[in-house]
Amino acid sequence: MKNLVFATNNRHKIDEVNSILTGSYRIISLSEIGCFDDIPETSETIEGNALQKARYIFENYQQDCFADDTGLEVDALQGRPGVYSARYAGEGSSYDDNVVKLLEEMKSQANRNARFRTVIAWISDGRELFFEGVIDGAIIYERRGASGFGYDPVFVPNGYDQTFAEMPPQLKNKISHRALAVKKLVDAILKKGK
Ligand code: ITT
Repeated sequence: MKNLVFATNNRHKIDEVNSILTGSYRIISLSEIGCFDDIPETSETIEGNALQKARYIFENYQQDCFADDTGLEVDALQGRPGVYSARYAGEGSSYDDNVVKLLEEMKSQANRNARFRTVIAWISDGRELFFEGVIDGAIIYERRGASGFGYDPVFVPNGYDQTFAEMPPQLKNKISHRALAVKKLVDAILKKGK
């Protein structure tokens, strides 16, 4: 089985990508390559942060790798929290803090349209490539469901009645922003004969 280093400190992302890949690749976590660093994410774009994380590992640990940066873009909030999704309620905020802030800001908004956007940056033999996955949906008024992470309890993808946190993880991992981006990554890896 081929190894792929995933430049993330988020355990939920690793679990999801493992489930999306269904055993065709082995995901290597940062701790397995001896990296316990807090990787900087200072870009103002999702693409920029994905690349910053992947480059950090490539440059400091000499490893081909990929990184995922994801944002929730809410139309009524002019695309916020977007690239700031992890620290929407402030530096060090929890998933719960961020959801509380989002629901508060959305309290009186009629337009509930939003989307998750994932950008994967892949560095392979020094080449940098990007893969995007987007899923449109709506922000509901109160959280529902206990699986998933982040904003999953308040996001219902278009065409479904359940939030990402209510649906079985296998369904989220079939249709999600991350699944769409990972599928493009896998196609590129296969094309390259890796
Ligand atoms: P790494 O940078 O170490 O990969 P992170 O948690 O900081 O992990 P991001 O900056 O990409 O990752 O994530 C931004 C936030 O967006 C994250 O903290 C979650 O709150 C949210 N998020 C990301 N993916 C999500 C998903 O699939 N479902 C719900 N919320 C998600």
